[in-house]
Amino acid sequence: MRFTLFTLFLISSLPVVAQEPQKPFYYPTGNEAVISGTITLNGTLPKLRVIDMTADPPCQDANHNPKPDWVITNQGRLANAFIYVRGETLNAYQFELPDSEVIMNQRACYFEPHVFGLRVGQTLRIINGDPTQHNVHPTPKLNPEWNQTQAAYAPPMVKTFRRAEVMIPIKCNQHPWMKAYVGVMNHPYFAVSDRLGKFEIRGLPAGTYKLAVWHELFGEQEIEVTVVPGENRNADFTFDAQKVLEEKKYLFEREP
Ligand SMILES: [Cu+2]
Repeated sequence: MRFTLFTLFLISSLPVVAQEPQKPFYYPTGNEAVISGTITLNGTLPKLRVIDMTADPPCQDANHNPKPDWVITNQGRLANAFIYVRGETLNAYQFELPDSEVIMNQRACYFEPHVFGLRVGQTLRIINGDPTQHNVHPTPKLNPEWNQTQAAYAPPMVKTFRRAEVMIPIKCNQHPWMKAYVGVMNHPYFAVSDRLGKFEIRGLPAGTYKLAVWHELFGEQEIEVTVVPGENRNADFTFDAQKVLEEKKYLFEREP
């Protein structure tokens, strides 16, 4: 009797774990759609400020006339825009995680890449290839914040993110100019625009979606797109050089 009561007590005191119904995996049919396009900047931006790296000689030695040129443009085309898809069709599924890791390097006192995406649970390997100490400090809203120093040529840090979040800023507390942005996604439909402003999202199931584009200097835009099976869809975006986000104006010699 005593034993039974105790057992009952044990069972009743176990935490109740809410079981989320497992979503089915999406298996490609071979008839998915592609969305591709170009990100353009209308108008010209003022000159970027030179970054003062004198506080850390290895950074200064590695850079002549350092500028945050990774944020910017090539003949009116905008690199480092993060383009991603949102929609109910995607929420109904889970998507296989790639085997690959994503690597973020610290080289010549910049984060490389400056903007990137990865999947919830995918490994992010962070390398310090510089002869100086860095510090990696993401400031998420939905994921846990962390802040970790990485000495010169120290072993890589290996991290994952638990929740989808666009975008998480990453800073280096040693070098205030060092910034990176990561989009953490629960599906594979995202891309970063290249130096020609081009992007491509492949393998998208047919459906109606929001196609969003985020850029560090210009904020976010969104359009609705409907793709049919096998469609090759073009979607271009244009930002206005005059509409730099208030908090980014310090990057320029004079206000845009
Ligand atoms: Cu640093």
